[in-house]
Amino acid sequence: ARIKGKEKSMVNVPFEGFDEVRVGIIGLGNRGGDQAMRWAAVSTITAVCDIRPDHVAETISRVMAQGFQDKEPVGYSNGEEDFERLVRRDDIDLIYVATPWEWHHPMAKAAMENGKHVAIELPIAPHLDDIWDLVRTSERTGKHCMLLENVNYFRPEMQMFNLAKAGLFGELQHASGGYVHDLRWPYTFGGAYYPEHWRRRWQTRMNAAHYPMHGLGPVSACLDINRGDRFDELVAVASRPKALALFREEDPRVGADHPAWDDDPYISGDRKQVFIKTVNDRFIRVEHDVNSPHPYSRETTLTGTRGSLELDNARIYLESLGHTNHAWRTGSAFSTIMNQHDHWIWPALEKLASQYGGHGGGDFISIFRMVQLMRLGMTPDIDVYDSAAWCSVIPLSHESLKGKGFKSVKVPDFTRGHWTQARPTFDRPRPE
Ligand code: A2G
Repeated sequence: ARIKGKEKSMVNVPFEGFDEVRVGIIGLGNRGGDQAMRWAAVSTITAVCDIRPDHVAETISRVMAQGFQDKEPVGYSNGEEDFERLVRRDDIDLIYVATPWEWHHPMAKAAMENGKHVAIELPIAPHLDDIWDLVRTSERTGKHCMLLENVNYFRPEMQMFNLAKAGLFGELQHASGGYVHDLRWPYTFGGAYYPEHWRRRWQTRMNAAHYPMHGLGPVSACLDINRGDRFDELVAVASRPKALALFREEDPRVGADHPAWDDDPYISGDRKQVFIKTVNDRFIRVEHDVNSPHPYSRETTLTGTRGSLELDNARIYLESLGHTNHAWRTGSAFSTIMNQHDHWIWPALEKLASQYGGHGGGDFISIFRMVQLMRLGMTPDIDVYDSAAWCSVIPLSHESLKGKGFKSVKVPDFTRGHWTQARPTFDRPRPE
């Protein structure tokens, strides 16, 4: 519920400036368990929580084996609500949430209510009222709430950002980005990956672009979304839901007793495209497909008045660099241009990134950066408004897909007017 008069915008609010960042982790599955090692490399983990006691014990021993901290994290695994005891501790500055999607909102909210900043795996929440609630909770408590969008920190994406900021595309006109990843097998058989089959079941709940942020986040940063422009309205289209049911039917490994047969009908179309128009009359095409046989792609592209980039296809064409023959620059010509615009953070952290890894080191970089900004007392690169806008495409695409025909839906202004303000992000120079 909204508490009137107590909310203050989080735009441009810096972190307190911590000597040491103390982290509590909720969710130690495939993702959280791995990420714990990266948090342990740059912060002190004081508490960890999972409903499975063996995951708690294993994470504690892996963290201690890294040898960076003397004191063991305290473990919580006494049922689904035990995270509430973790968030009440007084030796935690930041809580990291890596649980199934339905838990992100209550956990993030509890973290902020108890005076902690929070970093959340994708998405911060899949429903619009919960997204708004996180924005307001962040404002009321004065705590930051961040989508830990790792792809914004991948090397090519940061190079793309630098190219855009250098003006090499001229005025940016449109972009695309999303998530195309054939997850039929991990959805159905990813035992350790999705133990309770929770992720597949979202396909029985809403017809929506459930997970567009990996591609959408990086291009939104290039387009200065919430920093001079913002999402205004969107329209979504979806094909029929076919491929997941067909996989269950035909794959010989799906036995008659597989839990997939307990699923309600799959209602989420195989491919969704969402067109987002911005206030400044630019647009983004968002792709989402996790069911079709299709090699992985985030469909990341940018086009401006002076050139175009297709990041996944590794090709670029910039009149601003004299390309006028209608032919993409590929291979080493492409790499040379990209490398000339390397973001400082990558050469500076290359070795650590390859040591701690995660999607080629990008996961480590995103965690390092979060902790760095907290220690320096700076503002987050991705704040609650970015997180809300990017994730709002989930419920808004769902809304748009109700009924027949094209239905355009307004995107709320989560910043309440502050979107016109420029503010620091990935473009900040290397700190001294
Ligand atoms: O597939 C990839 O690793 C995704 N990350 C991650 O978010 C998750 O969806 C996973 C599912 O198995 C990227 O694509 C960067």
